[in-house]
Amino acid sequence: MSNYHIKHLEEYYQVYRKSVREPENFWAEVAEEHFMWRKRWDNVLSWDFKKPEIKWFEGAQLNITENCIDRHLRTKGDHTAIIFEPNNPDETAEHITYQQLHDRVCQMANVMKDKGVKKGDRVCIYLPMIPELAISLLACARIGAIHSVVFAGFSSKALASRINDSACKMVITSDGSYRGSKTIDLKSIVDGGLESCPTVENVLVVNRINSDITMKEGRDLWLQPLLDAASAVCEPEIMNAEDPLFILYTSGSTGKPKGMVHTTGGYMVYTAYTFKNVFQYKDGDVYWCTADIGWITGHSYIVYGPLANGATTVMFEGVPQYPDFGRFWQIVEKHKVNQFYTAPTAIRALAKQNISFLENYDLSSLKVLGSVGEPINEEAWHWYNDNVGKHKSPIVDTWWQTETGGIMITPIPYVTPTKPTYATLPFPGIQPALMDESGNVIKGNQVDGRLCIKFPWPSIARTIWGNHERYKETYFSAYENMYFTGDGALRDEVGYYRITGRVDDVIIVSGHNLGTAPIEDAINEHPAVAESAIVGFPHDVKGNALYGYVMLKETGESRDQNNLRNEINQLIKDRVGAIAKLDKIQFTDGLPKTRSGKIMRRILRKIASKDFSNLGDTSTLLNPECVQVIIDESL
Ligand code: 7RM
Repeated sequence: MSNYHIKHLEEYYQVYRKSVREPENFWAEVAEEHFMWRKRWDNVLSWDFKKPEIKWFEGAQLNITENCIDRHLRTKGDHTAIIFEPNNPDETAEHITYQQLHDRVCQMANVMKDKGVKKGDRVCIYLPMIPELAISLLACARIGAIHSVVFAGFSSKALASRINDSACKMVITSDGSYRGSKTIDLKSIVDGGLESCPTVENVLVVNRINSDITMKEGRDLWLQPLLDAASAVCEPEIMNAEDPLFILYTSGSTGKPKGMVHTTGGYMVYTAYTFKNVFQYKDGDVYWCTADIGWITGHSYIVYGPLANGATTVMFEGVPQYPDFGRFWQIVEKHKVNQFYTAPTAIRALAKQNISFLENYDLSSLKVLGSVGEPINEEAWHWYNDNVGKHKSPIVDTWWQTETGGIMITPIPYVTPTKPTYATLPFPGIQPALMDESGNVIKGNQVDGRLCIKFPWPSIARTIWGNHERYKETYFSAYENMYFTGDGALRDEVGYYRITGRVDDVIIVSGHNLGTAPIEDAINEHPAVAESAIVGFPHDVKGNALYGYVMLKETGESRDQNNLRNEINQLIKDRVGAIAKLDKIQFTDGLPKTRSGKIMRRILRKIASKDFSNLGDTSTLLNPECVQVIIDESL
């Protein structure tokens, strides 16, 4: 039996049982048969969720780029690794073969080395979805530098805090980016951020939009001339399986973003193995994930997972609505996409458009449809199934997190019968548990609780950069000997899981995780603001939108409230990024507080979604009288 490629349901159960009964043998077999190791491991797994400390394939040596590139060269050197589809449909798509990818990664790696980047150094990548983005990740991995990709929609401040948190030595960016009909001046955002980043020695700049930018003497360098002069041979740095591969920041419910640290061997094995099965990828297929590489989905399922399988992966620079809402379908037809992976927020936005945008294109190449990032509602699920999949391409609703590195709960297409809104069954190696509020495991089916994972899997994040204590506190303290996901879930009568959403103060807006704290901090910077509280409320496209309750220092009508609203959103845009702007702002004279001074968001959430029934017990509030006032103000 091959554990690597699961083809029917019985086989799934067999493989799953083995992965639970003999996890070490199971993962050793997967790792042994499908990857290239410079040295075999001494120990498959050692773990302790109390410390917490998790190590996979300890003692093994490898380079992930040898697995993603070099080992395919003999048989697939002239096969396409990356199809780059530009923002503008009239610009020609670029097909980058494995050989070309090899050469470009090596050249980039040599440029970085030449500028003094060494194994273990951190490199911040702040780029749009252009080939140089994927190449930069791989070039870091080639020389053992730790990449920290920051989504190129984040503000100067957000960029600077991430650069400083991990003391990056280099930044790779571009003059600007194309986004639909707009251009964005990325370089000036970087310049703003770098005013407070003393560790950055060099900035490599890709020329994407030919704009006139300022280059800081001695720090900034145009990339292309350096690449042209660089050798296309760069020996891979030999890494230990547990050496960090990258840091990726994710919002927490409180405090600054957490730099999740992923290591090399386990991450490679898990992303490759899940990619193969969850998308049933076959040689020659064209796979497209619409995420940005600035998020974990792009790291694992645009770059590492697909390339480790020698796949053809599409990178799309643009947005779904440009030049019109048919763009995704036009790309599917043009590149004959076989596997398509996107987010519920995109599906909902597309479902609102005239169906002719979709019917104009031939979607018959599609075999598997994926969904990720937030719960997919029933209506969106059916629209996707009816119109895109036409009832013949199964939908894989894949639940996972930045912290998990790879897909955790998911159907396997053509194997697991799907059920709308259900992520269905745990992937081999994943042992979920539902917990009640007093910390007990809930047994049996048809139950709901808080989702935890009982046993380590190879791609679990190993720590938070510079703050192991916070890692322990956030993920391993809520329940003893368990990884706590922060999500609620229910398990149906056959054991299928449905993820119901966050149980903490993280709000998912258009698939982006936003912590309430940094947004509230930004609002509170406004001189007129005394205090604020952010909650999510249902939005038919974004899933959730943000609702802000803002208390002003001086009450009364004297200030122009529209002006204030704009100023507050401008502050949020500058401090956090445009994705965190508030859809609604309610000025209020009081916020409901518990006796210990915590804002009762539960009540504010209900008011924001106009659900005034059953506000729960408000008698324990410090100021119960403010609740009715807030309701009245909201109407
Ligand atoms: C991959 C990714 C993680 C959070 C997670 C959930 C939510 C993700 C699903 C989902 C329901 C899904 N990483 N989430 N996938 N909820 N069904 N299929 O999104 O770190 O950015 O977000 O996203 O709440 O905890 S992430």
